[in-house]
Amino acid sequence: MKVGIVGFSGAGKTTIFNALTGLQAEVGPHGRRGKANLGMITVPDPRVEALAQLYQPKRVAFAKVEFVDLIGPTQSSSSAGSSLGAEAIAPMREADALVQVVCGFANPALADEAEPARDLRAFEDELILTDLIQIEKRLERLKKEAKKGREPELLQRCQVQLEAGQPLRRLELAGEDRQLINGFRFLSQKPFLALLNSAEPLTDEAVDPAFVQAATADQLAWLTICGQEEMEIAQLDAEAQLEFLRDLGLQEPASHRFIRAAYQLLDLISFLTAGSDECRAWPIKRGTTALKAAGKIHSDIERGFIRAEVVAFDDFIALGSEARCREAGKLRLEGKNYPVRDGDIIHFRFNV
Ligand SMILES: Nc1nc2c(ncn2[C@@H]2O[C@H](COP(=O)(O)OP(=O)(O)OP(=O)(O)O)[C@@H](O)[C@H]2O)c(=O)[nH]1
Ligand SMILES: [Mg+2]
Repeated sequence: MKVGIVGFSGAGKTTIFNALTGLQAEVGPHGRRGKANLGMITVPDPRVEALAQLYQPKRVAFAKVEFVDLIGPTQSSSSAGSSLGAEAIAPMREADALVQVVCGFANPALADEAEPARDLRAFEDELILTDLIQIEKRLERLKKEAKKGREPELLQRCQVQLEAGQPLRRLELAGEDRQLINGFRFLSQKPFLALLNSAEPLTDEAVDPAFVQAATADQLAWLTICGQEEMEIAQLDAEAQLEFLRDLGLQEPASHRFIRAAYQLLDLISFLTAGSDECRAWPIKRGTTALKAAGKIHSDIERGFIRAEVVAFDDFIALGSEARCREAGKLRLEGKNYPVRDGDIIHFRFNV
């Protein structure tokens, strides 16, 4: 599962990437010399920390998500109405979700003043235009081959949606149709989050109302963080980070909130395993069955699956031990088809 960090050049993508990873990728125009930056990012999870407090395990492991800081087009090329280049499109297609970093600070390297609502809409238009071109090409080909049936019908529906300036994300599709469309990996169909990179830390109420309105009109989830400050925090050592946050009266850096939002955007949830060896969060797609979740740990556990012993995290913390959960009837035995829930602490019984 991969999140693409996208947006116009100079919006602060690499700065945000550094804030998330604690790495020091080169910022500034063409800092990355045409290369995308890649990083595995730990998903902060206080539940894992709480379990580790109780079990004092040898190892603690968090879920991880891959982020890729992509190459963005310049705003001027977009206002000229040209579409995204192939080198920008290909890596975006590979991403499972997109986060657009929107410039909300005065960047002296950019010709125009920051106007977040405009940039949000302009980038969406780029995605829509790219999909439209792809669909037109495909429809032409189908016509030449005189193909009839589901595919051309569906693509025409998509075309109407895009021509109306609407992303494919918001097109209602039935199960089979959705699968067919998923195969095209259209950009405007990907889960999308708008991240306003502000000059200073802002409360949600202080965010530019035009930006909020634009995001709301497009039914987009949005967040705001100050990329510069978050990057500086991420580059402090652990102790200095804590001190800095304590001085500001904060529990955690704002980037943590953002990582969790990106995790949800991918429709991921975590189940937990706990013991004296290891306390760990495991990322799975929402709706994953107990059997498939077992397979995430080891194929043997999936193959020899007998049952899952499940306690909800909140019950476990309230009662304090597995034994007490058992007594209180909070430890459930679930079979192969049980859809695992976020925060389930699971012990798999298996036999190989
Ligand atoms: N004041 C301020 N400057 C920032 C902030 N975020 C980024 N910058 C600066 O803006 C410039 C561009 O930031 P980058 O992170 O390189 O932008 P980018 O989106 O990766 O740009 P490209 O790689 O060219 O697409 C750099 O000089 C950063 O130091 C911020 O929150 N506040
Ligand atoms: Mg960059």
